[in-house]
Amino acid sequence: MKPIRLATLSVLLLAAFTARAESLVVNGSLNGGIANMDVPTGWTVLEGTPDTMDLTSNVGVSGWHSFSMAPTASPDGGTWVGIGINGSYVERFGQTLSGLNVGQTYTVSWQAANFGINNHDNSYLGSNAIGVMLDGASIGHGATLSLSSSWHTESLTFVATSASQMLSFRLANAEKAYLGIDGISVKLGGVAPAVPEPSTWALMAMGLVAAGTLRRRQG
Ligand SMILES: [Ca+2]
Repeated sequence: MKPIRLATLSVLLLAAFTARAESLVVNGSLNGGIANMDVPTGWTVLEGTPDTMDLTSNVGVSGWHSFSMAPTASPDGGTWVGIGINGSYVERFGQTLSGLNVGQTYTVSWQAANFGINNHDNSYLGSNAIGVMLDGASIGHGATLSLSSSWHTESLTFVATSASQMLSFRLANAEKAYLGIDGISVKLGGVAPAVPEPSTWALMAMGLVAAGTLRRRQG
């Protein structure tokens, strides 16, 4: 095997990893300015008034320390979106996914936290879960989170039924609560493995063997 072919193999392996890691979501980090009643670029408010916030800006009001639990930075970092619910009052936001392959399985993942709102007679202190919708219909939800300073990484899978579908998030039940969501991604395939799949390992092993063979021939 000539060096150029080894280089080509390396590029192909890298491309395989890159393709697997590519998210279909625009601005899944929810990076944006602090905003009371607005969501970051790439996202649309669909119901109610979600907010863009950070550690020092509850409900998107700069300097408002009204969290019920001390907030912590999300694994994604930076700003996140807060969504509340109070009975029939629902806050929901989302974006249209495009380029989906009908019949293919995708994994949507996100980070969630329940710091709540401690605002006297209008506090949001309940337990709730991040609910996920596709074209306005529920496709599942994350774990029910009670008030805590911790972020949780969650995911679920869906099968695309159209090349273009609206992904959105709201709280899953009616209990008065206010949760944060961040680090949203949608990737092709089932639940993303923490380590490369066996087929990928096999390809890498073949590459290493080839490299070793080349080294021996050159030496
Ligand atoms: Ca973020």
